[in-house]
Amino acid sequence: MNSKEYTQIELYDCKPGQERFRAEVLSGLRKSQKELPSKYFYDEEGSRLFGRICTLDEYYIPRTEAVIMEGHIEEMVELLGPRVLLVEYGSGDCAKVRVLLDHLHDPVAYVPVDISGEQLLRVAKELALNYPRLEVLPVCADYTSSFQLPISRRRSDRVVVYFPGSTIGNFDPIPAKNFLEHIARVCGMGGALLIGVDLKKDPAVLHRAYNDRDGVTAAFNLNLLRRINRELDCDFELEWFQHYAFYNPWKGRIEMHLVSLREQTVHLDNAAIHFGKGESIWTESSYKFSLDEFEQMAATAGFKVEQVWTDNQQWFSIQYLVNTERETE
Ligand code: AVJ
Repeated sequence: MNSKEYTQIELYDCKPGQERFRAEVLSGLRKSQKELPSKYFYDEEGSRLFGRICTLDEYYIPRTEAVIMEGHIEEMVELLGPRVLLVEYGSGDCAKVRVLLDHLHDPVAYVPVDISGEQLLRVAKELALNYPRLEVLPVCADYTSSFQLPISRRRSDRVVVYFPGSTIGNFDPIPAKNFLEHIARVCGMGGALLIGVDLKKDPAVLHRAYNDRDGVTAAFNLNLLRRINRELDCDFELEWFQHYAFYNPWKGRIEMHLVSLREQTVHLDNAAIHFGKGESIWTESSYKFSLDEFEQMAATAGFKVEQVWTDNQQWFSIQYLVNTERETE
């Protein structure tokens, strides 16, 4: 085998431990509006269910984003330039990045960052086989807290963070700005961010996307309780909770909740958590942006929007942002 080929895969493991999970679940369920962090959706089963969501007719995001990527890939790789170190946040099954990897000019390394360790290692190995000249450096981490970026063997001309799928929409406005600032520090001066941003549109379209006929989104939402039962030895009765998702136009976001269908008490450690009939756990927000709103938010984090690509219905956008301010961490 050629010495320039990289096939040995090692995982940098910084994923949040069980104690962190337990603490976040407990503090969320103690709030007056109960809530759970959406990042915990993605255990093995949750990642599988999300994969199924991405094949649904109603869930327009993945196919719309793919059409935009494929339609403008040449222009994108020109902007990114040669010898990029590409960091992907929430790499999942690493399907989206392949278009980029296929077209980039001599990319130096690919750093997939994901909270789902099992899947991450599996797909990183597969990618390394498919792209033998690319150094693949997977990091298992909760990217909302800071983690060490691995050092590539070859020097890169530019660090580019790839953050597709509109996952930025999961953050409330202030955390979203903080997160963009964190990305700016990761990519450094001259670095860039290629990001998928879902746009405001007909609420009926949004409603359908999070209330699919087959109930896959409902199963995805409820799986969070199953995971908590299993990993934290808790006693949620899943049949007494119901998926409820709606678009809140005032806040510009989809809200996903799990609504208690009766009065009930759930036990976690020594805590007894009481639910009234109709009371909900807020499990996810998914913000939708206007192009102006997003540009303003990006600017507060030191990013300048250089290019925006959209589909012909203007449902989704991919944006190329350059860091104009911050030094590397
Ligand atoms: C992966 C966060 C972009 O908010 O649309 C899909 C997750 N939740 N269906 C989204 C999700 C319900 C998704 N993101």
